[in-house]
Amino acid sequence: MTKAQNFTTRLRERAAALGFDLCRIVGPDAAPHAAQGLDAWLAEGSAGTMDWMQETADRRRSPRALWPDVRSIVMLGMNYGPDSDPLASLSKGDCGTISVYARNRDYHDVIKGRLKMLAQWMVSASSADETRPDVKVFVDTAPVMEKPLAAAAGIGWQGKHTNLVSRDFGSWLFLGSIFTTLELEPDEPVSDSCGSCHACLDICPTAAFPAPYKLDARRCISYLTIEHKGHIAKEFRQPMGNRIYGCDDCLAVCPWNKFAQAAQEAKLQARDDLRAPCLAELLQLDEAGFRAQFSGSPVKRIGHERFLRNVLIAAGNSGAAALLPLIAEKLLHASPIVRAMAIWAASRLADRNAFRSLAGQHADRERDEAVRHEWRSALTEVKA
Ligand code: B12
Ligand code: SF4
Ligand code: SF4
Repeated sequence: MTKAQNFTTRLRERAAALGFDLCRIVGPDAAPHAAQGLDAWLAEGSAGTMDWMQETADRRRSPRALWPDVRSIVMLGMNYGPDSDPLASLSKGDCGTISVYARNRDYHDVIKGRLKMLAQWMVSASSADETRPDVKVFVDTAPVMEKPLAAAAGIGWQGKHTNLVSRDFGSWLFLGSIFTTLELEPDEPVSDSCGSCHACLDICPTAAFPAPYKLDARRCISYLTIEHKGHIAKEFRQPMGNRIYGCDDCLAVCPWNKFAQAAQEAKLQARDDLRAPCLAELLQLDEAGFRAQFSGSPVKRIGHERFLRNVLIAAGNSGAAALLPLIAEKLLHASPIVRAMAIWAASRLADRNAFRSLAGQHADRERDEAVRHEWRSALTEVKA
């Protein structure tokens, strides 16, 4: 075994000891097609209001543009597979569904710490050499195209749902990377094994795939519930069902999940109270209660206002008229986004007279034009 091979073997052992399920190496120029794909995606407007995707595009297109000194990239995958059917809560109308990745601790925090430890090991393990290598660690938020790089490294392939699918872990892998000045032997990619399957494309509740391997984020429930800050357009509200944070439908139906395993990392295993949280309880959380309930969880990142917006849509889809008094309270909320979704939810659950009575109390006092529009639209539908 050469010195370089020995280093790579020890690197993989160290990565496994730190809880990474996959560790493979790729050169910085191994995914040249990604830049073109990104440009086309941005030009079509598929990023919606994620302006940061456009703002960082120059660096995102190529690892060398992000860091000219990079010579090799260590791509890491961490399994976060669910221990039961991740879509089970979708049929429980009075509960919310939080996507699998957000049912416990924020993966950014979990993975970043481990990446730093592995990167430190790389520096110390090669410090006997004359030049000390530089390292930089990234997970999700940096302008790195993690999926094409992971595919080029052979962690899996980009499935038709655009995420990375692994033969060993199905759709349930988080990705992270270590950029380094070390020259390491790259691994080989694996072939695309989607074949004629199109299960992920068919199940999408909002038809967010204009074509296989292409996602229009503007139609994706993950984008709508997490990234999108404003009002959620009416056409998406019913299809959202009770999904209050993210969406897993396209991931969950993938047949390659038959090889998936439940997450080993305790911090990524579902908290019992987040498997199917009760909508009535979520509607009663005030700002402080929201922060306490979702402390350390990615859900906290969207803030109380966006969270309530999502929960109100789920409440409107619940068929549970018992939620009406809690929804009616939100008609007085300080945020127009919350008030608008309270109107929509109430219009779906109240009978005609009860809804007119609510409108009589609140509609004329409303000063926000978008919320006034919501009243007009709901009253027209209630009359019809
Ligand atoms: C922006 C973003 C989103 C956006 C947009 C998603 C998207 N598909 O791009 C939104 C908010 C919708 C989102 C949702 C989710 N995300 Co996200 N997201 C990202 C982020 C920050 C950037 C992704 C990106 O670069 N998109 C830009 C597009 C252009 O890139 P692309 O998908 O690779 O597109 C390629 C294809 O379109 C291809 N292409 C174009 N035309 C054609 C035609 C053919 C024939 C072919 C073959 C290819 C092709 O070219 C493009 C370039 O390669 C990454 C983290 C990172 N830094 O990479 C996480 C990341 C992709 N997300 C992740 C996760 C877990 C999710 C969710 C599952 C969360 C959830 N449960 O709600 C969903 C999944 C939704 C889905 N089906 O993609 C993980 C995915 C892990 C994995 N196994 O792949 C990542 C890698 C974060 C991480 N570090 O783990 N996400
Ligand atoms: S995450 Fe949900 S909404 Fe987004 S593409 Fe997949 S199935 Fe569609
Ligand atoms: S569901 Fe089918 S088409 Fe979609 S990623 Fe999995 S194998 Fe590919």
